[in-house]
Amino acid sequence: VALESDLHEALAKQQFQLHYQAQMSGGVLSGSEALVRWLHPQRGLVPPDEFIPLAEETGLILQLGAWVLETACAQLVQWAANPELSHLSIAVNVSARQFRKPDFVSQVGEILSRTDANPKRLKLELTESLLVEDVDDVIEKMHELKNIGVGFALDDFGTGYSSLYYLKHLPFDQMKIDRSFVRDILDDTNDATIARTIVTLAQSLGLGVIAEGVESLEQLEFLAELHCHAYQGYYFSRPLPIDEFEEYALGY
Ligand code: G
Ligand code: G
Ligand code: MN
Ligand code: NA
Repeated sequence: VALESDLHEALAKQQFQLHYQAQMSGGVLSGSEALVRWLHPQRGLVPPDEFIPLAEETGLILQLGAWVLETACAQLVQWAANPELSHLSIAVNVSARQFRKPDFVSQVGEILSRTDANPKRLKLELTESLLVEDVDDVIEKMHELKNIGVGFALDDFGTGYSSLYYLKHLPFDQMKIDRSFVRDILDDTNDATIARTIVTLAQSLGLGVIAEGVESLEQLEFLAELHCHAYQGYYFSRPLPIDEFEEYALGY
């Protein structure tokens, strides 16, 4: 309960921050995933696994989600002014509850025009949980956002219930191989088979594919042999505060 009441004040008190994790594609840094952090005055850094579910239950995720989008778009605008950073994209995680709001599309459009961010640099990460009901609504919203240039990645692919039928009808740009399949990819032939299947599926649907949770060169090489050419994980970088991420990006 204490955490919950603190959470309500956290936005007003500006206790949230975004960290950025590198995304590599074709051997170069192509962008980042924005991951929210809560710097609690007593508890220190509270990981999202502890407060995102709470924010979803209480509905605070709607305001938090809007703040994340706004902060990411403002960041894109800053990068746009620097030729060394202007190509970088930001992927933002969107909760089902946030995406389901009837005005989600206009909210994103409003944030993009107010901040003047390039929609082509913004990618929204959706999870399979969204694809279980009212898929028509999801398809419609995705198309509206795609029409203004926003991209989509299917997060945690393989851990949920997506039907391959819907996958064909949803305008995703990229699938993310969940890190649970990457972790033991060198030793577990089932995981290796699943990863290979996801890469093949993405290719045949004409989608990009990125592997999450890449921690070692051996995992990277294995994935490259499967023709997965985009990666995210500690092998390259942990999620970093903005200053450190920019330093990382400029050193690239
Ligand atoms: O690295 P990590 O501990 O940051 O993230 C843990 C979980 O929290 C992941 O499932 C991630 O998708 C989720 N998460 C991180 N940032 C956000 C955010 O801004 N919005 C939502 N909805 N989920 C997030
Ligand atoms: O659920 P989602 O994929 O949005 O969240 C990404 C989560 O994965 C974050 O918690 C992030 O910190 C974590 N993560 C990113 N790279 C790695 C990695 O290489 N290893 C592990 N164990 N976790 C990672
Ligand atoms: Mn994600
Ligand atoms: Na994921």
